Amino acid sequence: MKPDLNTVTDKVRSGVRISPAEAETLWREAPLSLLGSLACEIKRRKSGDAVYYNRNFHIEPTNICIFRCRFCSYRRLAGEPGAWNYSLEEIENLARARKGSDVTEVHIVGGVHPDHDLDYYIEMIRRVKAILPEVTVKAFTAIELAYMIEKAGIGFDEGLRRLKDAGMAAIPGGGAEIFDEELRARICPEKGDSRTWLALHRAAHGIGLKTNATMLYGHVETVSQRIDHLDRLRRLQDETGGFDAFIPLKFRRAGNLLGEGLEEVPVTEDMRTLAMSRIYLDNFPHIKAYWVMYGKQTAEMALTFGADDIDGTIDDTTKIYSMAGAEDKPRLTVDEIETMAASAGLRAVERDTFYNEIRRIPDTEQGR
Ligand code: V47
Repeated sequence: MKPDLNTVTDKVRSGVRISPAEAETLWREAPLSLLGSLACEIKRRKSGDAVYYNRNFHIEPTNICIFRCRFCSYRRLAGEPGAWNYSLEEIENLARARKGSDVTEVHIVGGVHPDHDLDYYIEMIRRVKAILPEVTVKAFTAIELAYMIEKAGIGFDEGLRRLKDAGMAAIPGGGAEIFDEELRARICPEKGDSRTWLALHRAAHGIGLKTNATMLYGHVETVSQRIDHLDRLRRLQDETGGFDAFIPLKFRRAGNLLGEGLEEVPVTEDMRTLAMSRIYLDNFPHIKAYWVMYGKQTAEMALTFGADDIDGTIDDTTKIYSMAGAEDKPRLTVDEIETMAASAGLRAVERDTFYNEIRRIPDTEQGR
């Protein structure tokens, strides 16, 4: 029998976990305002009136990649116009440019370059840490990690341990896309499969590394494939408790093959997806509305649909989304973040990578 909307709503209100079939009813039948209010209730229970952000920057070492994912606007072949592959010295310069600033995290992700190996990435992390010892390195998608570790001929545990020893302290959520094997074969046939993504994160959690998870939605996937994706994450989180945040990533269509003939989904679908993520992933502490991908206005709206994090200041250091049609030169000031949070009736809280609150002494008091 098909689950009834009122029964499912009551379950969510009383904090009872819902099944995939119940999630499908909620996703398809609930008015948007109901989803928003359920997601907000849960968000308030978990993080009160906080909207988390951090002061971060990205390093994208290369966009040369062995894989040809159909949704990617970023990937180039070596020698193609627009391709880059920074040397370790250039990466050091990018880190050096942040010395003395107030950033607390560097997010390092890029293409899967055929010439690089585990030792190269270990050296990259060491050099960045030598320049910015107090900055947390959150680095490499599960796809990049699986590639470099498998190439080294060792197991995930050992490879991750070596990277951790070099200074990698957390892992971002990229590369998850959609776990459904059939769909994955259509949108990114060559890259690491779902089992590999989940196994890599399980191994990371096993050695005490916190990680994030993402889902690429709004292309050719169905609602049940989205729920299946959330369900596989919820099960892994039950097992390990190692995920910090879930980040639904809206498919942006510019400059990629998958976008040809497809419209981007409307903002209402973004809000449903955020709210459903918050409701279904009852064991995830944080849901992130990645402002770079949504744009600032939609990210602000996301704060009333269950998100409690909007990522960071970025300072024009990532190209993955601008190359797919999002804002060029993305950057957000702390003032802007505070205004966004206030307009949602919430309070901006600066966090470190692990969601510990950072309290800064105001300049006026420091001068005394
Ligand atoms: O895995 C690529 C996605 C991801 C497109 O963990 C696209 O804190 C939409 O994972 N339209 C990389 N999305 C980015 C990522 C991320 C971002 C911010 C924070 C964190 C975190 C992780 O970007 C890829 C892929 O799913 N992506 N192309 C596109 N055209």
